[in-house]
Amino acid sequence: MAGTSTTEKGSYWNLQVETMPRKRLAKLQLERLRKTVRRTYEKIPFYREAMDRAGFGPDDLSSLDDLVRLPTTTKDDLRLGYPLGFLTCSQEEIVRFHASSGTTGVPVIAAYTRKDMELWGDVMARCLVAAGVQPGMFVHNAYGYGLFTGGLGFQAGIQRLGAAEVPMSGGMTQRQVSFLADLGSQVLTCTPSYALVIAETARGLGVDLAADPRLQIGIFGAEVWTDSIRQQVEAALGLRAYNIYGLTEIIGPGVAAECPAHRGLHIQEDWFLPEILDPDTGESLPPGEQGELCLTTLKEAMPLLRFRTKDLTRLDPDPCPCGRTTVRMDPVLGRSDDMLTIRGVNVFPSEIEIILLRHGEFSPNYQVVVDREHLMDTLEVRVEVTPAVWEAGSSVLDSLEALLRQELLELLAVSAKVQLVAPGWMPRSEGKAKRIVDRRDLDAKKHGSR
Ligand code: DLL
Repeated sequence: MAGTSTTEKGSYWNLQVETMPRKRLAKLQLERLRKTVRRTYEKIPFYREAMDRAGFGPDDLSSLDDLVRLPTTTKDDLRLGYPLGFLTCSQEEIVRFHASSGTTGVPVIAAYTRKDMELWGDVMARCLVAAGVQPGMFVHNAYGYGLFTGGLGFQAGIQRLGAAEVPMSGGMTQRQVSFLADLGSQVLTCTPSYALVIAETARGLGVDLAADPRLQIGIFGAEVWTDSIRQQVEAALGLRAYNIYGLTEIIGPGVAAECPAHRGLHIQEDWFLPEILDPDTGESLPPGEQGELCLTTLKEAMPLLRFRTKDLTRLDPDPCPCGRTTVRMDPVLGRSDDMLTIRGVNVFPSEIEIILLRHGEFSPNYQVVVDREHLMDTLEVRVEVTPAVWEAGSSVLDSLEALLRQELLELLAVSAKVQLVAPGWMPRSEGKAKRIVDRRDLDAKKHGSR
C-alpha cells in the first residue's frame, strides 16, 4: 500500500490513506482510538484515575464525538511522569528515545517502539512526497541530529522514501554552503531561520544558491514563520518552501505538512486526531475557529490522549485541490505562552515580524525584548537593517525608527522602543531562533516570584 503513487492531481506516498473517504477514515480513527484508550487505561495510572473520576472509560467510547469526554494531557502532566511514567509498552520494546529541549525545566522524554519508528518514517515520507521529494533526490538535512526530533525524524522519512540523505545537522554553516553547492541537493530541510542564515552565509562567500537550478524544495518548520519569511527564503534560495509541523510529545516532525496547494498543513489524521480548544477554558471550539491545537496520538510506546500543544491555529475541513481528504491546519500563529501582554495589550511576535518585513530596509533578524520598569511593562524591538540603510547614516536610521514606532502603535496598539542595529549584530541560530527575550522572567527567577 505504501510507496509513491502519482496521479494527475499530484503525488502521494500512501494514496489510499491520504485520499480516504472521510467516513472510512472516521471508522479507522475510531478503531485505533478504542485500542489506544484501552491501552492507556490499563497501563497509565494518570489516565486510569482521570477516566475513573470522570466515570467514562474505554468501554463507553461509541463514536469519535466522545473524544471530548476523555481526559486532556498537559506538558506539566508529562513532567510529573518523568522519565517514563507514560510508557504503555515494556522497556524491552523501546528502540529509540528523543526529548524536548526542556528550556523551562524538566524535559519530556519520548519513547518509540519499532512500530512507532515505522509509522514515523511513513508519515514523514508522506510529508516529503507532498512537497515533491522523490526517490533518488538528494536531501540536505540541516535539522539538528540528537535528542531533538528534527534530524532523525527527517532521516526516518528520507530512508523510507528511498531518497539520498545528506545528514548535515545544524552548524558549520560555511560547510553547509559548500555541500549544497558541490553536491547539488534538490531539497533543503532545516528551520526557516537557519535557511536564512545559510542564504546569508552563501552570499558572503559569493555563492549564489538562488541561481542553482538543482535546489528546488525547502521543507521548513519547528518554529513559527510568517509568509514574509517564506517569501524571503524562497527568493534567497530559489526554491519552493513547504511548512512542516510536529512536536516531540506527539512523534516529532510529520504530524502535518503542506501540499503543493499551500492552503494549510494536512494533518496525518489516521494517527493524530486534532481538536481546537479555547486556550483559557479548555472547551472544544467549533470547526473554523482559532484556538489551541489539541492532539491525540494513536501510536504504541507513548500514546497521548488530547495533548494540549499550546500552539494556536485553526482547522480547515474544506476539500483541498490536491485531492487529500485530511483536515488542514493554518500555519501556527504562535504559542499561547509566547503571547506577550504589554500593558494590557496582547501581542504575538509573529505580528511584529509581519510589520517589520513589510519594509525592505529591515532584515528578518530581530528580537523582541520585554522588561519591566517602575512596575510597567516595556517593549523594545531590535532589528537589523540592510547594509545600504546602515551606511546611509543616522538621519535615515532616525526616520526609520520613528516610522516603525508609529506602525507598531497604529497596528498593534503598543508603544515600543525601536532600536535599529547593524547588519550581522544579532546572534544567528542554527536551530530554532530565539526571538523573545523576556527580562521579566529573569527578574522573577532572581526574586523568586513574579
Ligand atoms: O520542533 C519537531 C519538528 C522538527 C517540527 C522539525 C518540524 C520540523 P519540538 O522541539 O518538540 O519539536 O517543538 C515543538 O515547535 O509545539 C510548536 O510550538 C513549534 N513548531 C513545530 N513546527 C512548527 C511549525 C519540533 N511548522 C514545538 N510552525 C511546537 C510553527 C512549529 N511552530
